Amino acid sequence: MALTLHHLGLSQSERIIWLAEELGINYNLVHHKRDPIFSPQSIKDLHPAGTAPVMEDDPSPITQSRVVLAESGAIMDYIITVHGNGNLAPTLKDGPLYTNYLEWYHFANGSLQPALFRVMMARGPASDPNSPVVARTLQKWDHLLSMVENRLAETKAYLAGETLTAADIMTVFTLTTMRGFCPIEFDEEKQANILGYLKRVGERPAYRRAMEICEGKEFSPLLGAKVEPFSLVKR
Ligand SMILES: N[C@@H](CCC(=O)N[C@@H](CS)C(=O)NCC(=O)O)C(=O)O
Repeated sequence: MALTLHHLGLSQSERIIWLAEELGINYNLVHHKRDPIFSPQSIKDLHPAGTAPVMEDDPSPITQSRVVLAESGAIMDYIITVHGNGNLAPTLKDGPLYTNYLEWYHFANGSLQPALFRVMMARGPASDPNSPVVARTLQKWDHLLSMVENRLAETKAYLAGETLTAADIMTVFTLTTMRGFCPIEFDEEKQANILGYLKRVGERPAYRRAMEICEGKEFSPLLGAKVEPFSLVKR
């Protein structure tokens, strides 16, 4: 089999396994363990980025040789185009769904994920929880989260429209697993549509399969309002 997906425990690479499960494509999976929090040498050996996800396609139908890619967005686009018949990625022929898709697909890793990462950094062990920097990062996160909430109030389904697209697969990590690294609770009223969305996602067989493949049977995805921080970041 050509396609190998590399998953680092509790990381953004869950997106790629979820995508592959939604598309119903065949792949080899390699699990990597954090060392102790960051990427192990086995990930660094695959790609100079040293981050997860990483994908190998050997031979790639495009180059007839081995292709190795890092970056969630690049890997998602490659898999959808090369192995997924373009599914889950609306195009011009889909009209307004296409423009909505484009924006939310890029919002996920361009704005939402970095915003929560900044909150996590600002709240680091040496920081003052009352510092204006922490307040500013939280303000920015709240604003972006309200954009997601408002969008889901409009669609009552998924980010681009009525059906799941790769924009959702890019976004859900930040709303779930990432909150285990940076505990943020959702408000049952203010984030009612986000919570409904996460419930919908959690009922998808491909998502459930992917999370079990990535983190094992015992792991419960962080789909609810409350979160318990992962023990590897507990202080
Ligand atoms: N923008 C990159 C970010 C990748 C990234 O930072 N992945 C984290 C896991 S969530 C990682 O590999 N962290 C370990 C490290 O940086 O050593 C992507 O979307 O693939």
